[in-house]
Amino acid sequence: QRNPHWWSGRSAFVHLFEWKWNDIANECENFLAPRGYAGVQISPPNENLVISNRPWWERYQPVSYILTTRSGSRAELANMISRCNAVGIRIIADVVINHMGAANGIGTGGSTSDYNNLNFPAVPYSNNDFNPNCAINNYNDPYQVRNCRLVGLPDLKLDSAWVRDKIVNYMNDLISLGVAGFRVDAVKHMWPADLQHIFNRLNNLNTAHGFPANSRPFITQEVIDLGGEAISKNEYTHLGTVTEFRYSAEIGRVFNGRDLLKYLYNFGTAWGFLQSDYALTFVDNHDNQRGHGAGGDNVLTYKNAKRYKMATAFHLAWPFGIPRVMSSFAFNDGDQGPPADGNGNLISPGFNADGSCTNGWVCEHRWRQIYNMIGFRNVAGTAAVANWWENGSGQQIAFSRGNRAFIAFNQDSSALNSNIYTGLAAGTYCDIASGAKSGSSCTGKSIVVGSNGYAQINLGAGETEGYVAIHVDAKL
Ligand code: AAO
Repeated sequence: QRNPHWWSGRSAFVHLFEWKWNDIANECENFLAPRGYAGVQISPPNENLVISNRPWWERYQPVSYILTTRSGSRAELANMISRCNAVGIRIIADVVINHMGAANGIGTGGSTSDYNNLNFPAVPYSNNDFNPNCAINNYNDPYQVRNCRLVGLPDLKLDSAWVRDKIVNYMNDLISLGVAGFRVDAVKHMWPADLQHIFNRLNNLNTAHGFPANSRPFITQEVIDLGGEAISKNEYTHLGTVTEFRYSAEIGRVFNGRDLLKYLYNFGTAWGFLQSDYALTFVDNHDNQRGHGAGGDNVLTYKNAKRYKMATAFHLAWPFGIPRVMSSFAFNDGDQGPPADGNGNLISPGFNADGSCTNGWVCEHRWRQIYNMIGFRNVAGTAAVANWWENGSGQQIAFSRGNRAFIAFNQDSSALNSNIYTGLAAGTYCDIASGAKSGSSCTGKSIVVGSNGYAQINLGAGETEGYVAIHVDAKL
């Protein structure tokens, strides 16, 4: 359950955090497919508790498995999944199955959340479907982490047949609608054996959506493991991929300038990461970009744009893991919800002439320096890293992907002005960080590779972009 079922030639997906289903459908057709994205992680599609001021995190408090949320209705969800699959964009659903909502109230579908009595009639769950009330305050006690309440959220008894049936039915419902797989929330807080039981009962993917017969759903499990706790990410790798939070923390540390770029030459298992095909990698996620979860002040976000673009360029250029790009809404405080009107209805992104988003949506995935690197990764394909180059200070690096693509970074206080072996055929190439190829010219910088494979690379310390990148499809 580690195969994400990407269409061939595609290699990275995007988390369209809090987007509406109709907007995602349009984005698949108008932007993601043409730019070579492989998939979308969507916000939890099931009914959640309505919380005053509508914080983003209300979606992590389920009330039922009815598919009605601020992102849209069941019909809109189904339509979006069909439209995205039709253009080769796979949908990964975020599923919250560890717990239910932590307050009395009403859900986004109008169902009741009777938290005081642990009664969620729209599932239905009642008191005996939950573990006894206790708090998680010691992450070194695996029993507590798995059987007590994460931040007060009522903890479902995943060893009960009734609860398992409800969760399996919910996930199979999404499979019937055409999802390719799941990002499973709070996996550290569930026993591997319980998850194994649930995952084994999932149906094969829906062949009507273009999945080959007998395809198993992709699984990526949210386990925060920076080391030093009782529960390890390795306890879950037999079930699917696992979110590699160390990747996020380390790439952020390096591109914050707290370590030398030259050490990235073996960025991977040598850094304590899971092996490549087990690791879901990211620069930031919806939690750690706003101080929730783990990673601390090393985490780079859109707020530090130059460094963020450099880290993302490395993430996408480097052949390790299953990469996920974050696409955010702008925020000042960590609880703030997505752009919404006075009635709490989500506001769609609008688009500027240059393709960037309006209405409070950051849309990192529409930044040229990021989507062009999606193209770079796809063009590089399976070509290995070659021609590693570094300067004396260790803050300027370059490498190629076989003879298909080449990238150079400068994190120094002085300019990079060097003649570097690119591995590419002679010719003039367009730098895809500062621009793109347009007909027979480049809209940004151009880089000339000589007949000996070398190119003069110039990248000032104060330039807007901290990297230059070229590939065979950007050759004039
Ligand atoms: C909200 C309110 C709470 C309230 C609760 C119930 O904020 O005040 O008590 O409702 O009324 C999201 C939000 C929560 C929100 C929740 C429900 O983030 O603030 O609570 O929705 O609405 C742990 C889990 C991990 C979880 C992460 C946030 O292990 O699974 O906390 N992430 C997922 C989702 C997330 C969601 C939920 C789970 C719940 O992605 O969006 O919550 O569905 C250690 C542990 C980690 C632990 C962190 C944080 O990390 O290792 O497992 O994550 O602590 O508690 C260093 C260490 C690192 C450590 C970190 C802690 O970096 O190296 O290991 O410090 O700072």
